[in-house]
Amino acid sequence: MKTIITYGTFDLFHIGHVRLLERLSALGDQLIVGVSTDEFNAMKGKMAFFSYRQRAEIVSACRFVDAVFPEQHWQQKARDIQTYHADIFAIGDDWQGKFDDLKKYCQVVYLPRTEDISTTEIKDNLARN
Ligand code: C2G
Repeated sequence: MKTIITYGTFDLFHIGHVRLLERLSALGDQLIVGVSTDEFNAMKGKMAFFSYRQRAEIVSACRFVDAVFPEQHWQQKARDIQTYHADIFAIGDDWQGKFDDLKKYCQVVYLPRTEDISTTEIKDNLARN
């Protein structure tokens, strides 16, 4: 059983998120996702439109996702990888190189982001109209 682990805010769930989760799920047998809590988002300098509960429920409803858990701080990844026996940590390449320290625990993969879509762009477009 090959387990993939990833993390993210996943606010205003969009095609970029779906395509990433789809590609991640294809890397193994199960995909577990750490969804950033509202408190952790504040630490990331992000204010999500949807609450953690709503974002976690939406990600959990995605057919590519097997389980979700709260991402509460930067330092929890190593413990999560061991807790969930993850074989691969993977994330979009906007984080290229940032999590190479996790190579001590599992394979680390950065996948190309989907171009021309982001939660920020969605919010900006809606604000202009
Ligand atoms: N993503 C993507 N293509 C996009 C937008 C996002 O592939 N057009 C990917 C990101 O690279 C990330 C995931 O979707 O892997 C979730 O993106 P965000 O919700 O923006 O997550 P982020 O704020 O980057 O949080 O500890 C890691 C952080 O929690 C990651």
